[in-house]
Amino acid sequence: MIINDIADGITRSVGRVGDAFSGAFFEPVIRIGVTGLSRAGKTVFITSLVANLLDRARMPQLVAASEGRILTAFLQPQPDDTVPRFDYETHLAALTSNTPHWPDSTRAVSQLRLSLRVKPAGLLAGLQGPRTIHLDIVDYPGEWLLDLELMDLSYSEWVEKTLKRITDRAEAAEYVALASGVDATAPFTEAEARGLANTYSTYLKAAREVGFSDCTPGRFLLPGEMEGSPVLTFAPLAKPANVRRGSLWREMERRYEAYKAQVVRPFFRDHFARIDRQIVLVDALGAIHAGPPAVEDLREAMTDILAAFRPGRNAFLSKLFLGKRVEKILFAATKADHLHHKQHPRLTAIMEALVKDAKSRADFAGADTSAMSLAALRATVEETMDHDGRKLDCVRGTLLKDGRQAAFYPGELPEDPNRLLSPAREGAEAWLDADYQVMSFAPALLTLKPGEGPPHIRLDKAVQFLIGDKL
Ligand SMILES: Nc1nc2c(ncn2[C@@H]2O[C@H](COP(=O)(O)OP(=O)(O)O)[C@@H](O)[C@H]2O)c(=O)[nH]1
Ligand SMILES: [Mg+2]
Repeated sequence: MIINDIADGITRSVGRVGDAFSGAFFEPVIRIGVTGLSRAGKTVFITSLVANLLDRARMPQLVAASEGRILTAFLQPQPDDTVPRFDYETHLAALTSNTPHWPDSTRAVSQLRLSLRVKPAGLLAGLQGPRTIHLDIVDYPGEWLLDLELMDLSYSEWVEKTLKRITDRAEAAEYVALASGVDATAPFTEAEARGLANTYSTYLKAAREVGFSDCTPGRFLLPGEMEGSPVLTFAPLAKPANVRRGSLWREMERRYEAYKAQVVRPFFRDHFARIDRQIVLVDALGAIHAGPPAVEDLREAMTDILAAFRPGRNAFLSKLFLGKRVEKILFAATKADHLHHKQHPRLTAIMEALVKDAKSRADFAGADTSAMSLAALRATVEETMDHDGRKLDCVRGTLLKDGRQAAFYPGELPEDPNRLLSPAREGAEAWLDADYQVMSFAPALLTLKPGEGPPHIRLDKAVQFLIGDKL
């Protein structure tokens, strides 16, 4: 354990020397982390981001672009040999085809390098020629950040926390029944472990489906190539009074520790600790549509996720970061095109309130943070309709389910976010004074003029916040 920690530290500091070198004398590399829970909109965001950086006509709020200082932008081969490349071309083809559709969901880390030739601004403009700045965009599941808490929890502590959380959830009934009928002191068998792990994974997936976000181990939801391996074949079992060697409980404990050492730790070391700028995408509207329990759960999950950005709080992370920090963090409510723009400030306020808890406890170790609402790919147009003598601000788009065009009034978000967050926190089952419509739009058919990327809402503002100071 200790040897491992030291080794981590060394890798990290050597890495930083290299980065600092390239930063000061060479071509700077900015690693931008894009995360969020599954379906938050990461794939669509990165695809539209890259397309709009390659063709910048729709990026007026990115200052370097509007000043004409970005001379060219081009995709480069992936610098990290072992990380899959973000499949930009396939995703863009899905969004921009004659029958536009949303890209397939991804289930692991992927990365892409986009390089910009930029003319310096201000005083340096006359002295220096254009520089090349590399943007390494890293897509990783927010679920994996939830595993950070495992690093500080023993197996029996994690079990206690988890069982307490899930006992009352309908989705967990089958697992809870199965686990309580198991003799954890009996000799370990792979079949029994697998049965428990499968049932527990089924619970996690069902919990995610109905909107719960506090689902650990995170890799069970998105196992990728590790599916079925022993590190992913364990489940929470209450600790019996006597645990013997070779018992089911002991082996579960061993696998849990292996999961931490071989799955969680490498992710944080190789990917997370190297990020300079971070955007956290949140499908706040989706949770609001799903109801108060989903909103409360999202708030809790955000608090857990954001713990990862406060390395001081976690001994394991502090060692990994060695004083380095994420410099900027943007919290973005996605799919804002489901709402008329008049409601965007309210969505942003809800986004701010969702992360406030986590923020007030610590200051993200000095990182510059901001919240906004955006749509990476705008699938709707706005329309104001008369309804019983009232003007309703609607959005119109192509319905995902049958391809029809329809205008939607999504319901009015409250001005005060606490009108949503308080009932959620108090355990309300449904919204009392409002009804929020669930909507699913297909991407709109696009006709792009030369130089134009796909339409979006505030993508340019997001990029300006994230990297504007470096261009
Ligand atoms: N209307 C709209 N829908 C979006 C937008 N971004 C994502 N979505 C929807 O959210 C789904 C999940 O997005 P995706 O990028 O695959 O999420 P990921 O799992 O975080 O990578 C998509 O299939 C779309 O249905 C957006 O900007 N506007
Ligand atoms: Mg994705």
